[in-house]
Amino acid sequence: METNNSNDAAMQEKLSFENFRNEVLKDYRFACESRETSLLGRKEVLTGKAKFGIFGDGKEVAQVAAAKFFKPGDFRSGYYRDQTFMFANGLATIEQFFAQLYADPDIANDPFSAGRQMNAHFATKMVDENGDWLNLAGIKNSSSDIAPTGGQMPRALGLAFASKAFRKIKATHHLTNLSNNGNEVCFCTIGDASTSEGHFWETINAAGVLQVPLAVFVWDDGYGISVPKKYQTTKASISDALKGFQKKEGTNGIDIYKLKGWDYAGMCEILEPAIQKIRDTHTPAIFHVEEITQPQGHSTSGSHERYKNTERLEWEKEWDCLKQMKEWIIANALAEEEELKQIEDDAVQQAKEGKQKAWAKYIEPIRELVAATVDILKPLETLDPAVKKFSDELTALREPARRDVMKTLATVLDMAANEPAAVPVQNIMRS
Ligand SMILES: Cc1ncc(C[n+]2csc(CCOP(=O)(O)OP(=O)(O)O)c2C)c(N)n1
Ligand SMILES: [Mg+2]
Repeated sequence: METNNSNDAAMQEKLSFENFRNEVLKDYRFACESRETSLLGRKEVLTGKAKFGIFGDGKEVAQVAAAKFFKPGDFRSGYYRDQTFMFANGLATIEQFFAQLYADPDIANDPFSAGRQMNAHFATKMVDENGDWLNLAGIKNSSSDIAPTGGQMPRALGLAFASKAFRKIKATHHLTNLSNNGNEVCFCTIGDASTSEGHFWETINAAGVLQVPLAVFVWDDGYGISVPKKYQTTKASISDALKGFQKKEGTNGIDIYKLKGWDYAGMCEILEPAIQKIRDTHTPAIFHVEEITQPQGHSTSGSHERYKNTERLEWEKEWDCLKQMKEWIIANALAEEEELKQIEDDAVQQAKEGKQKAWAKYIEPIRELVAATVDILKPLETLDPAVKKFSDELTALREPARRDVMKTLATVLDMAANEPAAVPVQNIMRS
């Protein structure tokens, strides 16, 4: 009997170690895939296939850690650095990420905005085709990102306040598709520089007074574009500056935590009980995630080598969260170099495939439009030799954009507006 018990215990221990190991490796995989997506995304912009790109590189490990505690019913109200959080929660795929980068106008390809929003501006659906609520309490949710860098804050407060209302107001208790007794936490993300905005301070103050389930994550990479935080945050530390908001026994206020963005285990350890406390007690909290890097700089519009000194650039390489997580995994004998290398190679492949699929879906309808345009222009070629030239130029484009097609059509229409053969040109432009 005793032997059986100890066997069971050993088996249990082995199983829980295996589960833990798998969980860690799954997170490492998400982090690597996300990094590769950022690296490829920048290339797509710099080679002209997309207009602008902004990515979540450097924030991956903090986000896989935060994602572990995001549950069905919870809401995200965040900003453009959160791709890893979205991937790790199954709310976005690499392919969808690239579809938005290319500004694919098909909602089936870019479900966040059908190509209307800047890249990395995420959203999930809240209503069905008939405008009826989805079962929001049973799914993970993200409100729609907006470009003003502090705009997510007041909305995050509102979403957290909704949980409080659902818990406190009896008349809402039957709305179980929207809330499970107000157990839903709003995960809000913001950059260090954007904490200087009024919306941030108003939200933190109101959350401290209202006592709502709000978890604010500050991804502190030390910069707002090229401006270092010493020029925009008092004491160059948002958590130090917020000290007077700290909740104490018998007061309202918020809980304040400092985390290191490369310390996977340390973050998970703090976040698990901290998020549970927010859920249970509706005490808001801020997680100041420091020592975060941005390996590719702010966006595709600049080069961080121009404003970071060599020392900072070297520091960022050493404290890169993927490097640190990998070293931690090896030091704790969770996996060996070889297995991790395989995960990294797979991640390169996954990102590449996601990109290729998104590009194929984006470009195919445009190629069809080019072919249709060339057909329509044929009868007009006799009118003016320039028409054939325009057609040939359009056909020669390796990666045509919808704009190229429209420009050709508009030019020909200007030349041949009164020709009967120009009617199809007008029609295709209207379609
Ligand atoms: C209200 C507003 N002001 C200015 C901008 C332009 N802008 C875009 S990103 C950015 C820097 C944000 O830095 P930070 O909050 O630290 O986030 P990070 O990009 O470093 O993650 C600025 C000023 C904006 N989008 N919205
Ligand atoms: Mg920043």
